[in-house]
Amino acid sequence: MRPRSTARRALAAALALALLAFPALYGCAPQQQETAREDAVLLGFSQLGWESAWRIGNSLDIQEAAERAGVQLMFDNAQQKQENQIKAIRSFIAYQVDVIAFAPIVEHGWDTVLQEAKDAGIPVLLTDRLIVTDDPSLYVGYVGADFLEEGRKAGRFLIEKADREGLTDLKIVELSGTLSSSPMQQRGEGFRAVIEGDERFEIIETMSGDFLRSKGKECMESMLERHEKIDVLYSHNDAMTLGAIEAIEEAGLVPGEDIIIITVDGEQAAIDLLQEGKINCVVECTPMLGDIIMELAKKLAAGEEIPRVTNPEERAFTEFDEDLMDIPPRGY
Ligand code: GZL
Ligand code: ZN
Repeated sequence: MRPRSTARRALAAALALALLAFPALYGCAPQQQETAREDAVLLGFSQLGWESAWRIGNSLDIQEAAERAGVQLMFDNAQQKQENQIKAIRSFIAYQVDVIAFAPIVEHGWDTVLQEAKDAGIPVLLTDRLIVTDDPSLYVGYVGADFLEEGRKAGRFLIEKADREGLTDLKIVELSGTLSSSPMQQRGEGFRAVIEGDERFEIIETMSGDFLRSKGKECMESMLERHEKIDVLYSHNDAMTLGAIEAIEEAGLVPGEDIIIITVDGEQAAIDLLQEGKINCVVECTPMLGDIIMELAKKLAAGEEIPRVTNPEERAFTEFDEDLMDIPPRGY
């Protein structure tokens, strides 16, 4: 544990409380920050924004997990701007937190600020998304999904659907996530790796909906206008899918039937639509990373080793599942 002056700790606690005052912005009840014990680990967390129910669930889970773990959390929401994440990381360095964790909104542009954290002797944990860097020592580990595998699951479902129903000549449109974010890159790559070479499938267009419901709807509207035949939508997150389904229904088409819909995240809203038959496959990407983040942060604060990669267990829910109607509440 790093020695911190009591004045600095008081300042850090005040900042933590101030930062926690912001949760009202994204709708979760302000957490009564436990008065942190003297020896509590001080974790600086930079959250990338609040673009989807997935992200809001992720933020809430992290805050509740910190409470459970007795970790003093300095939580900052960057509201979709990389420069705000960089500022937050710099403030964590100034307060000499024990550990820094963050969900990098995009893959590039982190080397300078992470070098500053390294020079300050503060370990950095990546959560939820990855970075691309020439210096792997700039972070000690990653906890989050295997996005390539999520893309493969989406591709495997489409093959199963085509096999079961004897479908051919399927025209696919893709709604991709935030450009140059790791989930966008790898969900696209994993999907393509599985369907590649199978001439039943053709991806006729990809548009980025930036993981946003509103942009998902706009992109789907324009793709429906441009293509007279769309058989499949592969969407990188449920928020965009919800928007796309609005566009599909406004175009007089039946989602889940006229257009096969494959989506990623596993938000309750998507599971509800899967059970209604408007979505055909929901690939799970769990936002509930809080407990493992706190466990790893405590290890790092104690100077212990942690795994380089920690992936949570994730599954896919499809229209072919026997247990389709008794999926437990998703919590996000
Ligand atoms: C995935 C996460 C993505 C979700 C989206 O781990 O980074 O960001 O799939 C969210 O809902 O916007
Ligand atoms: Zn890149």
